[in-house]
Parts: sequence; C-alpha cells; structure tokens
Amino acid sequence: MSDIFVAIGATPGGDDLLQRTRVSPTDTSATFYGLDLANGATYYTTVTAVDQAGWETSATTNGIIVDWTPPLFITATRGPPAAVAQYAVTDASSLDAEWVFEDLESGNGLTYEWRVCAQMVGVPDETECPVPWTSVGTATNVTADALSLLQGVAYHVLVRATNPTGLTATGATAVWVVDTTPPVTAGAEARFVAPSSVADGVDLQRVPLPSIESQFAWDTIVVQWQGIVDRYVPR
Ligand SMILES: [Ca+2]
Repeated sequence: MSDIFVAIGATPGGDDLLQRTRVSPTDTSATFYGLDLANGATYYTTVTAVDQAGWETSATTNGIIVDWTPPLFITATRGPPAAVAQYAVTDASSLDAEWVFEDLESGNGLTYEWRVCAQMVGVPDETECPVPWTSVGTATNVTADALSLLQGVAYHVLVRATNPTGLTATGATAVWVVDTTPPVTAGAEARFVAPSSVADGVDLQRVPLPSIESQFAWDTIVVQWQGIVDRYVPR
C-alpha cells in the first residue's frame, strides 16, 4: 500500500469540508482539527487507499450529525388529562406523565429518563425522590403504579432528555400534593339572626353568635362553623 487519503464532505464521498488529505499509511485512524463544522449538518468521511500501480479503492462512513445544542424542554404534564391542572389529588400510588422536548438537529433521536421528587420552596429536593431516574427509551410518556407518595408533600415529575451527542435538558411538571383525608370540622350550628338594625356593622365572620333552636326570621338562616382544617392543602 503506498498511500491513504481521507476526505470529508456533506455528501457521501464529498470533500467540501476537508479535501483529500494524505495520512500515514501505517495508521488505521486519523483525527482532524480546526474544521468548520456546522450545527445540524451531516458529514461523511471517505478513506481512499491507492496502491503503487495507481489502483484505488474507497470506503465512506455513515453520516455523522453535528449537534452541539442540548434538547429544548417544551412541556411536561402529570395526568390523566382531567387531573392535569389539579393541585391536590387523592391517588398516592399511581400517576401518568407526558412530555415534549425538541431538538432541531437530532430530531427524534432523543431518549428520556424520569423521576419523582419532592419540591421544597420551588427547588427539587434531591434527597426525597420516591422514584429515581428511570429510563423509558424514546417514549414520551410513562404510567407508574405501586408508588408510595406521602400525604402533604409537594411532588413533581422531572424528565431528562438526552440527545445522541449526550447533551441533556431537564424539565418538570407542576407540583401536586396527595391528600387522602377529608377536612376536619369541629361542627356547625344554627345561630341567632339579629334584626338588621343590630346586625348592621357586625362582621359575621368574626363575631360568634348565640346558638338557637328556633328563630323569628322568615327569610334568613345563619350558620356558623369553626375549626375546619385540611392538613395537607392549606387555602
Ligand atoms: Ca441540538
């Protein structure tokens, strides 16, 4: 073998990026620096061997996509769809989630992982992730069950997209809390209805009225309650 040449181009066999360049005939690889690669372009490398008689033969690599930008997070939602906007849910053991990322250069070549973490004051709590990073390949949704989410903790689903060049982006759903207990109330009672002349200026939200068992008013019922507390969903 007398000579080995390498050329790189935007088409198979092309040399528009790197013109036919002689490399060491004893090497089986070569690296080229300072190339003017374009993001999103595909390049093909052609290796040509020429023998002493002048015969030559070539082989061309598959196209390599250049992508130096990470995926772009668009949206992630927890389902089912009817519950997407719901902050408090009663289901502590299962969830659906779906997401959208874009990568103009790598197209559909994104792979995904997801996890569920608690969120503390807007920041993921890395120490409280009931579901660790779990790969779903190229799927853009997941259905999970057998979870043991805690009541009253704000959770969200985090999704990490990775493109073929290894660049990643992470997005999250809105947070939600699990609430499996009804509000607690200390009771409600009918109250005395004051004549309007007395009630004027009285804030019924703040002044306890006497309990009654009968009343003279024919067009009004007053009820007061107290101590209604929902531990997990403060309003
Ligand atoms: Ca990209």
